[in-house]
Amino acid sequence: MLNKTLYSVLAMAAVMLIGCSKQAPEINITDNWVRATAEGQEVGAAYMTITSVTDNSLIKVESSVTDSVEIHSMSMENGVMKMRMLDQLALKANTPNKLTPGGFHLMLFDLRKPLKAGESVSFTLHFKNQAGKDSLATVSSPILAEQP
Ligand SMILES: [Cu+2]
Repeated sequence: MLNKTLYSVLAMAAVMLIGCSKQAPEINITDNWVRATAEGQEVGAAYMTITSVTDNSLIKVESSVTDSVEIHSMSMENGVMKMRMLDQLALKANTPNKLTPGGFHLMLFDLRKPLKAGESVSFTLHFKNQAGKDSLATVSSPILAEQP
């Protein structure tokens, strides 16, 4: 009985180690947060600062709250704020690439339920560098009512 418990603990530890090894050590994510949404609101936005050791590109994002995440840019054009979907977001090496309100952001569509302040959203970010090397980073972002 004890052996069986020990075995499952070890198996779990092994799974966690494998999980961790997928995390790209060359990518660091900070200042990550998601804006809380109102009841009935099906679209949300997520922000973070991504720093990569090498030139890299963010090519895909998955989240725990929706299957539909897009990378958006936002800019002022003739006095009007415009959002545009990007196929990928180029990341310059050793530079904090900021996704902030009014700039680049992750758009979360078809939310299954409102994003409540105090809860969190987990993300898996997929990267591809210029050598074609894929890497992943996972992050858990707090849901906040206001920009921190
Ligand atoms: Cu957007």
